[in-house]
Amino acid sequence: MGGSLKKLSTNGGLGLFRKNSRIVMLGLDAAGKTTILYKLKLDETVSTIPTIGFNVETVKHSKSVSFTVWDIGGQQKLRPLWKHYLKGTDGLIFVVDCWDFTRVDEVREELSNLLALPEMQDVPIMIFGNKQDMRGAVNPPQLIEQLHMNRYNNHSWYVQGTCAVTGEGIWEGIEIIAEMIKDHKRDKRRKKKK
Ligand code: G3D
Ligand code: MG
Repeated sequence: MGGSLKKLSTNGGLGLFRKNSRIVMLGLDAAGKTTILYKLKLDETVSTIPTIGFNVETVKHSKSVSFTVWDIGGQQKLRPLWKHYLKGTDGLIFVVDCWDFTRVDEVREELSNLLALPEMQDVPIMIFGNKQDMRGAVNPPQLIEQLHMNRYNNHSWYVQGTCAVTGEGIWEGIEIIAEMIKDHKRDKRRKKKK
């Protein structure tokens, strides 16, 4: 698998998504979300919507895919607003700082709360284990264990190591989540027919 994935180094990779796919990218502040967005070279900034304490970035790539991004963590009062942005989510990219692992408990809890929301039921999940370039960063198998990923068996999920600064791992992860979303939609269609 690795060989062919590495060739995907342009934003042509985003063409892998079906038309109008909606990706939500979340993570604690400083995990690397904005850096990843830049690496994806999305062509259109649709909007940055500043609400009080809650900045949502929405960027689009042609007609195929849009990314909606905000920082999670704390701010219980703002959570009721999330559902508006989570509605119709096709896939979640959850970005984790694997270097600053002092916040792992918070990361685990945020992920768990997020996936308990009705809007996130069975949505495919790509975890980006970011900052793999840093010495001492937690690796993907360790991250799977730390986040208790095996709890989420009603979702398809994948943990990809990334370095947002160089872009390493990002396109591989994008290709995998695009595939997971396709499979998920197909399964849903089949279930409906039955
Ligand atoms: P956020 O949007 O999730 O809040 P940012 O995070 O993308 O703003 O990144 C926060 C800081 O982490 C930035 O540093 C950014 O350069 C750095 N960063 C992001 N990804 C990586 C990575 O993979 N490796 C390393 N070493 N650093 C990374 P600054 O100094 O600009 O705040
Ligand atoms: Mg940011």
